[in-house]
Amino acid sequence: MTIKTILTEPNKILRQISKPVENVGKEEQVLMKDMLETMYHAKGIGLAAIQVGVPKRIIVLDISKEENKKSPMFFVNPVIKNKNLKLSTYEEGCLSVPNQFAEIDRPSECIVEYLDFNGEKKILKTKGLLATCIQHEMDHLEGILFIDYLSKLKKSMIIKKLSKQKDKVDRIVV
Ligand code: GNR
Ligand code: NI
Repeated sequence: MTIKTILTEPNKILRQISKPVENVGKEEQVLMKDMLETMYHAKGIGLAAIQVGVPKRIIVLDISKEENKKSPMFFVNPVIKNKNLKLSTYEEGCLSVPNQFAEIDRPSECIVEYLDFNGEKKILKTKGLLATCIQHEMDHLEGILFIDYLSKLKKSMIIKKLSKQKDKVDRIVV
């Protein structure tokens, strides 16, 4: 398994729309395992393939709290079938928007149809953090980041901060 580099904003690749997977084969399974390892390493609870530069509609999640009770979930070609009209608010973060957090409203429950790790069709009813996280990850598949829901001012302040941070890192590396 391989820990991959997580792309961070600003990066145009993160704005790509990911393509449906035609067949869940060996290549996709290796990618899912690498994504999971990358996510655990970065201490995240979810990761979309585009965050490691692969524009495929693949998501991995693990919202379990305890380190010794890992429960990874894999979603290929996920589709939201039903969204609750009721919204809930969570303080969201994103591995592609490091160290920035904001409260975001999203439907509190949703039903997701997807293919699992073995390519089998599944339907899952989600609520709470799982529902929020799935929707956050599905936004990545459309090139959307949580900062896109903030005011123009807040969003531009965050992007400016991240750009400066990147420049600094580049200067040290070069
Ligand atoms: O690690 C993550 N935590 C998180 C917290 C609240 C709402 C969404 C998330 S997802 C995020 C990992 C990530 O960036 N996934 O794309
Ligand atoms: Ni994210």
